Amino acid sequence: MPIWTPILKSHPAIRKLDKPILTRDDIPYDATLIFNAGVAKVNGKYVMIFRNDYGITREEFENDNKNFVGTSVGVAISDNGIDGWRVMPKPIIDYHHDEGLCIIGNNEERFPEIRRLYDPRITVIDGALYLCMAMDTWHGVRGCIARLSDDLQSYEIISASAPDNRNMVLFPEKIGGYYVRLERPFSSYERSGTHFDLWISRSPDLKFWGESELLLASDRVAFANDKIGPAAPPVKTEHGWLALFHAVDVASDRGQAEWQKNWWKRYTAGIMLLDLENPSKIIGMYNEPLLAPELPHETDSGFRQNVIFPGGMILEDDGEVKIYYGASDTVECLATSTVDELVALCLGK
Ligand code: BMA
Repeated sequence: MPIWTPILKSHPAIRKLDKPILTRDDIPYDATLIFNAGVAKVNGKYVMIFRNDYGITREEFENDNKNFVGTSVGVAISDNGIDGWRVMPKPIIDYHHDEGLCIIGNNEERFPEIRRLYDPRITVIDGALYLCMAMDTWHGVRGCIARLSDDLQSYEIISASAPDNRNMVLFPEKIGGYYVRLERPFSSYERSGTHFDLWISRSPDLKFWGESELLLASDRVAFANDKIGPAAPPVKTEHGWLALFHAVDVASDRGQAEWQKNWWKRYTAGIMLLDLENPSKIIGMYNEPLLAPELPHETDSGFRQNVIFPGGMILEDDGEVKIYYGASDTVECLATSTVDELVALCLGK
């Protein structure tokens, strides 16, 4: 097993399934890396919207210096949120490098300015599904919010931020009369390196965003020596909004690298509790990682080892919390916990 120092482990409140829940073998079209999915519970079923980087094998990447030919976004549905995922026969978004344009939805509308859309996070607001996605364009990386049709086949892009900003998640309801999102702009001018922070913004209509405030600075996160960013959309509890964030530390000794030989970053996830009425107030935070890469498919294999990237968190009626996360930028995984344990961790109990 590769050694990565310091050693970081998931908290015992996290119970990981020992195998991924969705991999390339489950996909009925060209697929290589299946990861960074958003998941929502809709009418008792679980809807997963996942990223797929496709078009080459590991051998072609390593030996022939080839890169992925496209990124698509696909849909899978399950009755229990754990297994039996039924993958829709075609992706709903596709960017193929040779064609140089993005195809979105079943009407195959083409968007020449968009290079690709990826890392979807789903939020259900008043029964409608919204996706936040990273949007690479020919003029910078933008954070995009789209509304999904009920049949999950078409999109309406509602807003896209100015560059550079690609990681955002929506809260599932208006707070104080406004829609709210967490986001992570790339604030690099006048700052060295990539110490990017977590921000919070509000909107009357999901289109115009403002009242932005710094929520969590990367230097407040002890297990990050690089950037942080939002993870899954926040979940409401009686004690506050449970919010996951991803945290990156750059290794001094990372052992044997996998597919991508020059990969030096480790992605973990932290958790905090935000005030119900004023979510720009952090009322508690666990000071160590909640989730860290440790299983063989998270540390020893895959495209970029030592990456876990949560994109979905679901609170069940019985208090169980399902956390969906991409591992090694290669497969999609599931861990469970309980709301009581997570809230207690944030409040230091
Ligand atoms: C981030 C995003 C994610 C990815 C992660 C690790 O910057 O690109 O899609 O999972 O890097 O590679």
